[in-house]
Amino acid sequence: MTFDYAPAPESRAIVDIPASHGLFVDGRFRPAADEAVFKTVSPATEEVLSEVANAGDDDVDAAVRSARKAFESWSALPGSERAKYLFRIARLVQERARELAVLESLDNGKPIRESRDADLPLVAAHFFYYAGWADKLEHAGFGPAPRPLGVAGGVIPWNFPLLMLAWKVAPALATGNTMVLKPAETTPLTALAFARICQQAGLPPGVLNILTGDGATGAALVAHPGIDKVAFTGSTEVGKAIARTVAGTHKRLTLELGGKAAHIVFEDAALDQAVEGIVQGIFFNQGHVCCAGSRLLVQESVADEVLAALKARMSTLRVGDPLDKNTDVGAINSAEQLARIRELTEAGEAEGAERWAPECELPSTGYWFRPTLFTGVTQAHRIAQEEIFGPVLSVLTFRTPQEAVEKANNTPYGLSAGIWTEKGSRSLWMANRLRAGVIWSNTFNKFDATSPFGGYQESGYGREGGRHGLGVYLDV
Ligand code: TXE
Repeated sequence: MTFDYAPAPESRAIVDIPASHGLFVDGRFRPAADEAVFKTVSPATEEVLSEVANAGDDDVDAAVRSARKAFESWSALPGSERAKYLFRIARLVQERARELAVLESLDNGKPIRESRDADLPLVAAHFFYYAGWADKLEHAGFGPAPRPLGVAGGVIPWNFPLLMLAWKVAPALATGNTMVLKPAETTPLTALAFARICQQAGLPPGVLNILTGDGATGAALVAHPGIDKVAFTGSTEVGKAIARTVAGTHKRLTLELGGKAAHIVFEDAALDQAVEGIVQGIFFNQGHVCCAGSRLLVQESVADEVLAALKARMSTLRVGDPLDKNTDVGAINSAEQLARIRELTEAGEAEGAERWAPECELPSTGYWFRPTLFTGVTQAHRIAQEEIFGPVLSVLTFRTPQEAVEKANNTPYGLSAGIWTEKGSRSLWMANRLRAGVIWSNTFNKFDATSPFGGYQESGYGREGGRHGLGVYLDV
């Protein structure tokens, strides 16, 4: 199948991207102390979108000092006053949602339909939700007068840039902490737009500082002695390095790391619905989702039927321009991520799994990968064990519920799982045995500001979202 790749200039035109961006420290934008910069590109076109300041150690120090100073007054404000700022921010996000969605899709490569209908509404929802808690912390179940920890350092990835910011900033500020946040180096633009929203909302200087930069900036932030809590979302490898850095210090840590989630499809499931859920579970956001359903465990008796339907559905996915409202699968976020996906899929073939992808023409510039399916996968294959973080599904089969549980649990991770069956009792039986922080039944990738999210095993620890998401920013 061929799809036209036509740019959508009308959408591109609604965002005005400054040619250069400073760091957001103490309520103002300023260049890095050593004036270092890096470029951020659109992964769909390789167009340079902007030049962004690269924060070094001195900038990390300045931002942490600013946050420490701001903590004195921010933590002393009545919760109802902090709530007013957060509600204002939530409303400004809503007002500017269209523009922010386009910016997110340009910088990240995700389809505009997803940034518009999933990312942005969830960002606003998180600020509304945590604003609502700010004056009710006494009633949050953490005992009387829970206290903020101090200055939180947040390091976030590129797959949901603004949403990961919201997951960290909203609960941190609601609980009276201040924060220094480092967005990922390939997707800094919506965080910087968010800094302008904070200015517009009148957020006091230093309550939130945003430092753009790379892994070295993140490492310096995490190691800074003025940080009291670290909240990290990213790779398991970097998560472990951060755990080593904070070990033996007073710092609290939450880690939200990789995953290798399974869809478990039983023969009695509503198969059409399951196929739709599987497609959404792995191809949403190009599979750049920590809880992506990257393995399919299908009961042997319906495996052929499910695979045929899956291939038919995958053949209808439209891959291309993230700004086109008809696009289902956008661009891979970076050349590095594309190389990682290629390496693992080549390993899949070399280990003997069978690869299938629908015919589709990919744009000639940018970073692209076809929705791909592997059958004949064994549990030992790398594509059944390692996080690919791309639009790639590994299919395995099972005969009994017990075998499904064993296979689903047989990875180093434990972030999420999806059970597809019409039997409620079977869903509960499975859910009690699956080692995963989030379990969906007859649906997948459903997120909600009121629900805690987090993993088992090498998927990390601590919970973000919901009432639990407050607890990791409080001393009880
Ligand atoms: O992640 P990194 P990368 C997984 C996914 C992906 C792989 C690599 O499998 O293929 O990780 O992606 C900052 N100290 N996930 O390389 O490096 C970095 O600047 C402190 C799953 O992009 O972990 C960025 O802001 N910070 C995941 C953030 O960490 C450091 C989302 C994430 O980058 C640092 C992303 C250091 N030493 C990738 N090194 C998920 N759980 O959703 C880097 N960073």
